[in-house]
Amino acid sequence: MTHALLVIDVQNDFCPGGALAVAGGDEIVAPINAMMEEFDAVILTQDWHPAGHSSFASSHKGKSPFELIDMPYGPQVLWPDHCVQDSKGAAFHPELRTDGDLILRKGFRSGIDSYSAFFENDHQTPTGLKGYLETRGITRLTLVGLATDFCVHYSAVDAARLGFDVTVRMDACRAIDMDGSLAAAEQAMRDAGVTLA
Ligand code: VGL
Ligand code: ZN
Repeated sequence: MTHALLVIDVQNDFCPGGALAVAGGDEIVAPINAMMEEFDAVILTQDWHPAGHSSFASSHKGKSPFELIDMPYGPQVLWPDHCVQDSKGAAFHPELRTDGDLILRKGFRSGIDSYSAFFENDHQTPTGLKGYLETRGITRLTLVGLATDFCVHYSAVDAARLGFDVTVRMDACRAIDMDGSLAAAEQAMRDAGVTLA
């Protein structure tokens, strides 16, 4: 059984002082670094948007961050500009260990967001992570990172649906928590068969 740690989006823009700061986002860096020792493989994801990305409220006239819009692929929350490719905000937290095996970038197509590390927000376009994990014989995944209710949530649910044995270490995650999104995410993860630890 090969067990990987999947570290979701521990980037400056999701930490205090960042463009889409998650409360306490930086508190999970030291515990995640320590956990890396315990796994057969370590994979990090990086939210990686081109300037003017369609998930940015600034790309939609008259819209504000945290409003919901309809995109061709379904509803989409609009965000402040964040994790713009090559910006300081898109960089990993400076204290995060980045000597893992794979860094997977997502959200790099202008017209579609990608919360999940497996599929873009149309739930169809693959990122390639499934093939990578299968090719390496990885069957168990432990997820940590930011944000619990968005990228961790969607990644965990997709992983479970794809047949991986999935645990989310809630103590090493932090949430945005808008309009009950954390409670809804916890329920959706449990319903998908994800273990919340
Ligand atoms: C995320 C909102 C927008 C996340 C990424 O990493 O959870 N949330 N982009
Ligand atoms: Zn994003």
